[in-house]
Amino acid sequence: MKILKDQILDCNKSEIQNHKETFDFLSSTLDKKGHKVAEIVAKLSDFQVAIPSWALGAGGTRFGRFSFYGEPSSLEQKIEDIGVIHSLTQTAGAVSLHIPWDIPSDYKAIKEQADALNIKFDSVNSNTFQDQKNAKESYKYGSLSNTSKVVRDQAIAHNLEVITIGDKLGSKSLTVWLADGSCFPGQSNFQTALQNTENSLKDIYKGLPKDWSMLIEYKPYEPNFYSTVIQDWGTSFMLANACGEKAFSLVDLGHHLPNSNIEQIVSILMLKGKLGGFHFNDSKYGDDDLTVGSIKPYALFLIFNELVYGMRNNPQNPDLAWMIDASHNVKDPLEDLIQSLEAIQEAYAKALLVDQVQLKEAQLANDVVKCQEILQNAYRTDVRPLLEKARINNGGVIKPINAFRALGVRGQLIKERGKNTIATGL
Ligand SMILES: [Mn+2]
Repeated sequence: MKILKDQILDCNKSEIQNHKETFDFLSSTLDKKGHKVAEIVAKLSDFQVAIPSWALGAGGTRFGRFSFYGEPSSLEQKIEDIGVIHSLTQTAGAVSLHIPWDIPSDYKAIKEQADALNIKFDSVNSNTFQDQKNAKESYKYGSLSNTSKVVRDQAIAHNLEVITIGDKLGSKSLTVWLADGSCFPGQSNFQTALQNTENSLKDIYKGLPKDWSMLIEYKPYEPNFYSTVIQDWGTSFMLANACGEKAFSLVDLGHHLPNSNIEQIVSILMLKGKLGGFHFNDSKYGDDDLTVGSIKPYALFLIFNELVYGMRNNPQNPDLAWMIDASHNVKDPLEDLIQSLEAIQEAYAKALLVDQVQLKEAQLANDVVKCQEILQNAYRTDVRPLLEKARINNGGVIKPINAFRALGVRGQLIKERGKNTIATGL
């Protein structure tokens, strides 16, 4: 399925008048406050987020899986789905592949397909948290941290293979997330597990092409419920430093204990030039994989405020790999991703409205009330007309969810693929 230009223009017909009115009003209000609206809109147009290849089917939980039908059953169909989202939102110009779930069978063909849809290959993800078919060794008791060298070597070899696959597609980074840890006290020696992990990561690091980076993700718990080897940003930061200048930490919003100050983590990692990538999602309790911005939109704004500050003031930090990492059960996965992209853009736009000069002055004067006012004034602005303008400028639709439904995308996908297709992934 492909969305045609005429369909986009058609969808925009009924929305354009309302958009113009709200945009003109917001634009003149922001103008009077000294904001450069055209620059903000251009930044939003440029901001692209990678869609994970595992989020296009109905997400699974340990208890069940309920399909929305018409799921993509091949990598080609997954790229096609991202193409649909990108046509509408103009924000999903990249895909993050998970290996071995999405190994291309024809590299040239898949690259051509992605190119035609303006989709780049972002970070590639390895998988040593489950056993693959015909695997010699098991990851039941860990992968890169395993007490057995043979198992560690198998996990290292897998990561090197993922790099080779990503390299053929134009990816520039490898994301490593480990499920390694222990479920019961005494099961694992913390020091040995960390040392094994560090040595394994160093072996993978040696295999990185010159212009590649390695992103080390962390998570406090699950699937292990007593200890996790790379449990927090400090451990990830330590390992990234041990590996070298091409290794960075990756922050996944859902991978923190409740009430963690994620914006502070982001800020410090950028100061140290070690924030490499970002996984967006939202959660109430733990790693709930909920739609970005659906539970804690203010926290998301505060995180973006630090990201914007870091992008302006921390040249020592590289450009970030932006990715969504969420997958659940009760929404059409494509509609969910559209909502996520909208929430990300909204938080970014609001952060761009924070007057950092004024904020600094208020901080220096210890004017705590003014500091809060500056942040909250930006947060309370309804920036949606700016997002609409950014989409129009790139050839997208004004209201992506409305368009997705008006165009009958899911119905069309079911017609083309049938009801009983299942996407690879969790
Ligand atoms: Mn993640």
